[in-house]
Amino acid sequence: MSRSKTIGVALSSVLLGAGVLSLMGFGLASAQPHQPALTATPTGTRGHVALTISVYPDSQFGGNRGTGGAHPDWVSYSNDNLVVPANSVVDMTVKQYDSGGELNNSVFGNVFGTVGNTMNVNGKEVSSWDPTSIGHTFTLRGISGDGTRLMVSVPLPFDTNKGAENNGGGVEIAPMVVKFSFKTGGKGVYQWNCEFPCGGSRQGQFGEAMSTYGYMSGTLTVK
Ligand SMILES: [Cu+2]
Repeated sequence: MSRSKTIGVALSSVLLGAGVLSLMGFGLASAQPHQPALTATPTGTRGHVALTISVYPDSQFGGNRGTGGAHPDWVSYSNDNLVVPANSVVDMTVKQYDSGGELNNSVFGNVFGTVGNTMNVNGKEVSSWDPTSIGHTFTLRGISGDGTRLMVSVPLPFDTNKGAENNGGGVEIAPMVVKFSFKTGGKGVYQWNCEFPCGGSRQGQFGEAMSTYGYMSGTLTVK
């Protein structure tokens, strides 16, 4: 085989591989989000909408079903497909039912990108949380078509109301109630995920629920 032909064959197999990969990527993207949309509702305050989600130590916690599916024993957000209007203020409530531990990156113990750079935990306004006592984080980011950047991150404290370990019989126990607001800009699909390594024993706790779409991740569609 001539050198140029060899290069040609090699190049075409790389291109074919890339094509297959991008098709797979397209397939994944089209398959997501896999839950029905949870659409924010008007609060009555002009320009504000409300959105409430939960985080469970497992996707069957309290009889609730997380975004789970194939792995009901994995940690899970209640919803992976959030929808909010453009150019609005989203008043968000996250009910955190899980235990937790120490962040591997203490940066995510800080609140950023919310209105006032604060969050309200069980009625108390704070701008950060002890990085050794975190259950999960809600970390949203992305740039929309019109260049709007969203970067919002909120640590969701270890549930000291308790909690995960008392989950016998599916009885729902008081969560940590975390409230914060953030502003949306232009239309687009933004990604969010958790930055607390909660994904089981694999890959430094970043496997399983952390690396499988829909448990510790989802989209925020601004439209
Ligand atoms: Cu998590």
